[in-house]
Amino acid sequence: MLEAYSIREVVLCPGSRNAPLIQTFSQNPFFRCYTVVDERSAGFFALGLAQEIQQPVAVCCTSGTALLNLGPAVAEAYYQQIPLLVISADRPQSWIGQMDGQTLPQPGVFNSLVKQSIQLLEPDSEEDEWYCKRMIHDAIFQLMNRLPGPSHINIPLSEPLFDFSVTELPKNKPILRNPVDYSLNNSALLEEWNLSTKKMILIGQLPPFNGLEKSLESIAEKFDCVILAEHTANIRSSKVIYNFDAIIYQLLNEEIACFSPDLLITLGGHVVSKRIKKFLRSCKPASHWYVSEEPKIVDLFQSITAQLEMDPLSFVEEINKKCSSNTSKHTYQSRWLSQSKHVLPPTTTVYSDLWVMGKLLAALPCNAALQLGNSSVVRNAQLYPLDASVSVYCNRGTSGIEGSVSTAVGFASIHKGLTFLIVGDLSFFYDVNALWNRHIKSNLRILLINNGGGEIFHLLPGLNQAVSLDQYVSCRHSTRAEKWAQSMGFDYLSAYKEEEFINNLDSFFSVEASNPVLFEVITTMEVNAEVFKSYYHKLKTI
Ligand SMILES: Cc1ncc(C[n+]2csc(CCOP(=O)(O)OP(=O)(O)O)c2C)c(N)n1
Repeated sequence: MLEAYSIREVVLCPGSRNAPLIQTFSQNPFFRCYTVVDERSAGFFALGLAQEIQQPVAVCCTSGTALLNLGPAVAEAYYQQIPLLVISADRPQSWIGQMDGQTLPQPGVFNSLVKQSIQLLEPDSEEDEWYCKRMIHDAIFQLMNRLPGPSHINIPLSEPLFDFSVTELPKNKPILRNPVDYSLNNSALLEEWNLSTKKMILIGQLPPFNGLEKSLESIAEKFDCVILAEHTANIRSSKVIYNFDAIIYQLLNEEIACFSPDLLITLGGHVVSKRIKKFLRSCKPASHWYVSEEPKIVDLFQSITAQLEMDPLSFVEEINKKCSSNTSKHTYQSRWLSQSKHVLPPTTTVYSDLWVMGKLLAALPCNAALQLGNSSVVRNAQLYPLDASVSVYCNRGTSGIEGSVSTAVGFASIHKGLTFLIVGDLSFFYDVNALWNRHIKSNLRILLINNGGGEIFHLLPGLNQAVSLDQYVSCRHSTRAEKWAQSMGFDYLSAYKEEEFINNLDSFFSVEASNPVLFEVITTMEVNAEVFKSYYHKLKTI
């Protein structure tokens, strides 16, 4: 059935209960199989594959805790809208909770974090077989229904498990679907658009190549509308404002009312900036339209007035089609744009996390795929401009630090060009098992910013004064990645100061490298915090 739905990528985790499934997948030339032993890593590896191909990817594991280890990736897939299909093998229902080995209640184990969860039967009749197929159709269907997301198929398998005598599987056909027609036909909403004088579109995380740029540019030209997006939205245009977090930081109290929108429209997934959330919650727009294929009320700014059941692309196309441009002077837009020009990226010359980020992003080759770790990395990256050809990925669905490396490894394994991962040290060492993976290719480049702990906690006012900070919150350490990286076949580079960083860049960017490269950049937490503070201090004084 996976073949019928063209789900080709299957990540296999070892086990005996799922050995019949492993045997089937691996012996069918249609499937491209990957092996990852650690299920937590396997889940994120599969997520990385799905990010690249923008199609469903399956991950298959054995029974018991193996399945629970897929939990973090399932949660991330749910909130990042990634079609991850979990296939778990199980003992027959009658043996669950009977002190038989490697069992726990698997059906429905991911609760509300999957779009569909099904429990198969061991089919004894044609009707049972019809039932199983119908359930699988539904699980696969939900992967891409409206918003993409994960599904779970739990398969009870009785012994004997290892009779591999069936040589050919029955053929199946997919159930066809008619694409949804998302049009904007509520005249009250169109009128609201026309009457609003301060329109703002805020775009959260979206996959690259989402096709929105042209329509957004046309909206910015035709209407007095401000468009805000972070790098993770993968929309690059001179009409879009990226440094809105810093702009808001800089605003004087008396300016806030002129910058706040009266009509706010949100598209896409999660937004990183806490400041924009605070800003929009404190000066609530009169109207907030939340655009999403899933008709669900998501009221991030406590001001929702409309849920538009449509995808982001249809929305921007429909606005262009249905609303005619007014003759207004674009006052609101030019206010934001001129402020944006005044807020420059950090220009520090001090060797620090920020300096490294600025240098690396400026030097990234065209069309690079960029995976960002959570914590300071994704925030610092946002402070710098990025070439329009760079695609950006980050696990912002639930902002966990446990799968950034595995996701990048999975992504790079199927991506044609160079894949860069910029990651902090706690995130890296947490997921270091990701390096123990036979699918790593020479196109992977990891920039590990090792500042000796969780830097982000040193930047949070209040927490940065706590006595528990160093030992228990930021978990200071002096671990280095060198030996780990080398033992996994990586070329290893390191830098403790500016010249070393600059001198290593050519090797880091070289497409000729025959091994993957890990570049460990060692910075000092106190210096980083100072540079960070002085950037924000300067913003207030411009
Ligand atoms: C799975 C998980 N556990 C804990 C956290 C809380 N957390 C957020 S940021 C962070 C520290 C990350 O440190 P590092 O990767 O070194 O990045 P830095 O802050 O130094 O840039 C932690 C532990 C989390 N986001 N995810």
